[in-house]
Amino acid sequence: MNQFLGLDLSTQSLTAVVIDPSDGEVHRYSIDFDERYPAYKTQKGVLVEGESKVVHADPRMWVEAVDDILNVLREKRLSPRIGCIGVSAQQHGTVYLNRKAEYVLSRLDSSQPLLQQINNIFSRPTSPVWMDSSTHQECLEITAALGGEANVVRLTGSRATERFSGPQIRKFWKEDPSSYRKTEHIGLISSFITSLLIGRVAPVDSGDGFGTNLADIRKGKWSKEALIATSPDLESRLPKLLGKDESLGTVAQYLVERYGFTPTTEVIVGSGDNPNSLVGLGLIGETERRAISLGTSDTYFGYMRKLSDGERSEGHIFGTADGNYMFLLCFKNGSLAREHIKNMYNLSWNDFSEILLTTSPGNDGRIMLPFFSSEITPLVLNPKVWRFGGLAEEDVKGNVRGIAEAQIMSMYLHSAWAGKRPKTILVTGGGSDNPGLLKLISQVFNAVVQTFEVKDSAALGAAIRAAHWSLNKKGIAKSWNELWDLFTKEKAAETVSPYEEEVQIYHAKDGLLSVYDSCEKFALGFGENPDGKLRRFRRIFVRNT
Ligand code: XUL
Repeated sequence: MNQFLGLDLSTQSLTAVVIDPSDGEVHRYSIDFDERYPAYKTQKGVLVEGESKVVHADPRMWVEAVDDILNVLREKRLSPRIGCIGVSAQQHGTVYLNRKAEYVLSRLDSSQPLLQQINNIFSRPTSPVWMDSSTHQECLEITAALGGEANVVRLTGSRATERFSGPQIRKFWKEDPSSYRKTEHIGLISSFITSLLIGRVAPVDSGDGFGTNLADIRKGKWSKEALIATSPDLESRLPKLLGKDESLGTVAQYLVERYGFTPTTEVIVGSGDNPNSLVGLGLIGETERRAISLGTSDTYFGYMRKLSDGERSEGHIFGTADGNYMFLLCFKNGSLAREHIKNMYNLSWNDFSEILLTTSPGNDGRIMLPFFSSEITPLVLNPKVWRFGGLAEEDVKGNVRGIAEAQIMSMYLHSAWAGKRPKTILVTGGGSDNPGLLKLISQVFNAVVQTFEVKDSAALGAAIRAAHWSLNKKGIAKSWNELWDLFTKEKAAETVSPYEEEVQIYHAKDGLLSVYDSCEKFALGFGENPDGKLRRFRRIFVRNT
């Protein structure tokens, strides 16, 4: 009972991280959705309808994965040792349950697989996930109903955002009002997974709950106006919203009988993967260091003590484990776009990194805008890949550098509203293995970059939240810092520092950041042709021109 479990249901996999604060031991298990559940026909964990902007996943696949991973914990004899569980999940996605759900969840039979029993509790067969960008019309309607974009940002922490739960729920209600009526409960993915563990419909925390356009982030409550602007009788369908970490009670009897958990094992409120990563990276209460996660999406985020009232149309505010706030920017053309380029030129990740380490910062004034699919930041609904400064499609090195520079420069430019620039950036997610990307981040952000031994910062964060809550409740007070000392070990070998000369290529007055900004504005239709700026950059920064 002195170990703690974090479960993270991400876009492509379900990961379990078990930590033991008495000796610092960590166990990790993961299930890849495409590989393990081919019957669901997912690609990279999701179902994409042709060229459309609709991206869903089948919640039944997630249920199978939960059953399978809990069985692994039983086989490894870890489940009886777990004192408390924390859940993490990809954010914004919604799961739609009918009136049978509460009854079925409360009477799960441990002799039957989970899925078989809950197959009939869904009122919508698939769940829209964070990659869905099909609700632009609903976003416009919600914005109008709430009195304009500035009001929506002030109230909910984000402009009405295509992938967020509110616009997605509105679209469901408009397209299928009869199924909406039959929906008794709409969970976020994190609250749905938590519901499976406690055997009843679970609340959601402000980390995930604020990523919906439905909450008043100052009051920490569902906002009546936002609910009215979204769909009829919504409040009774939503999970209870909790401001910070809290126990939801003990695991369902089903978990005890089927997977060998102890009846006193507690479950805390679930959260989104990004608010959990904030904990996993040791950033609660810390405003000097910021984080980049290079996962399926790329995200840039950090802790905030106070909300700023500055106007902005990009980025989001979510709640944190300790009841404060974090900012976040999300970039959809992240690792999948890098992988696209890697595969297009038959490269390995090693080759990709090597190219970044051996080519010149600034890419000789060649720029790519890698909108392979619709983009979240900046908002691009119709995908198109742009190449500027004579970047030819067959130029392997130019395209590798082009995509990576674009991703990191975009992150830098679009996060200008998020407070003081950091001196240190912590990098997590699959891409944090890539030395070329780490070096580029340090150059573009002019910051020291660090990575970690445990890559699964979201699952780790969920486990640390469970440990923090449970140990403090038992009076064995462990501070966040004590837990981070044990589990958030920086990999000294992968600390990268920026070189002034290289930083200047991006940051100087006519440097690449300003050129990239012009290219992006031009591509989005509100800026002049960037050719003059590109030529000037080459004259100043590129030898032999
Ligand atoms: C954050 C976002 C993604 C998902 C998937 O706003 O949409 O990062 O949480 O990881």
